[in-house]
Amino acid sequence: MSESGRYKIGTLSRLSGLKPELLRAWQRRFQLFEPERTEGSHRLYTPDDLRLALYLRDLVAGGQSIGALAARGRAALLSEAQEQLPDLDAATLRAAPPSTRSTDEQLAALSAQVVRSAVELDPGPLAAALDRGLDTCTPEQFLSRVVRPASQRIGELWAQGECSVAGEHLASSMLRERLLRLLQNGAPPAGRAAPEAVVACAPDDFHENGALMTAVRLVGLGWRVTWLGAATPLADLDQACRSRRPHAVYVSATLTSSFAACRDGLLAFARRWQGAFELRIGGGGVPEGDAELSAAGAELCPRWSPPRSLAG
Ligand code: B12
Repeated sequence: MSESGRYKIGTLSRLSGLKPELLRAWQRRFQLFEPERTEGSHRLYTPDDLRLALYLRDLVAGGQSIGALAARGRAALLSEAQEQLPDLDAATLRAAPPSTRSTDEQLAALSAQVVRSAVELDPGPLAAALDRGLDTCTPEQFLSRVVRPASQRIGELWAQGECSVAGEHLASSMLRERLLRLLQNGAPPAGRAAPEAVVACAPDDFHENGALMTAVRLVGLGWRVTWLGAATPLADLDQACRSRRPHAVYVSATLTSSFAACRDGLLAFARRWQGAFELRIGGGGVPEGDAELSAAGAELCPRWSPPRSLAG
């Protein structure tokens, strides 16, 4: 601290436990701080800036999104921070030790918060954890480190009777909403040439989220996706292929029973379209191999697998 009670960015960072780059980004994007400029043009932060940084750090660690917080404006946030931290003495600073959690731990904490909020049927922290994930991680980290582990854990707890059907529905619908948003935001602009994929759930299969993750990964590779959604009849898939003429078709079967029920229909579909596009049939419900489907050009893949061609 300087003698005038002002801090350089390094000191603000050490006292708040927030990295200088993050503090600069919050300043650049949301103008949350009001540093003074020295004659040498260095920024000097005030005790109020430190208060605000400490206050925001704890809210964000608790799962709130910095974007949503910043929308409330510096003045409102600062008056809350002043109430919470009236004296910035050594004891206050000791009680607010810097956050040292790694990215891995933060992602695991977000996933755990999603699961906890589903069990407790509490939509606020559930939404906050998901939005914080979207704000701070890459789409791939969000999918593989937050959405997938949380969904699997919720499935286990549901099977053990520890998460209600309502809790699972709450989490699934909030996840679905975010996945759809990623799909929409990642889409190539209309008019720009891009390889096309059709993505659908198998007939009778209502597990959309795994298929949506696949669609999000495709747009991440620069593909344009026609998303057909849950339980798509094979006749409708046929029609979409006639009108979109896609380069790749992804069909998702999460239930073993839904794959079994449409396996012969999928074989006829694969034979009809053989050579026209890459056909992948995936999800937890597909078997390890199916010689007839493979001979008809379909690839069975329980996990995400990018298209071979035009991977943009
Ligand atoms: C959420 C959920 C639901 C929701 C789905 C909501 C939604 N919008 O998606 C609803 C309420 C609809 C539901 C219903 C049912 N469900 Co359910 N459900 C789940 C749960 C908890 C999460 C599914 C999920 O989103 N997983 C997360 C995604 C990310 O993982 P994923 O699906 O494996 O997908 C990954 C890969 O497989 C791959 N992928 C997926 N599709 C494709 C496609 C291609 C081409 C490729 C390459 C890759 C790929 O990409 C994903 C990311 O890596 C699972 C538990 C679990 N372990 O998954 C049970 C689970 C899938 N459900 C199950 C069951 C039994 C049911 C019901 C029969 C329950 C009932 N008695 O009513 C019904 C069936 C309804 C129907 N006809 O579809 C069982 C399935 C058992 C089985 N093997 O057949 C599970 C495993 C629960 C369990 N532990 O028993 N469910």
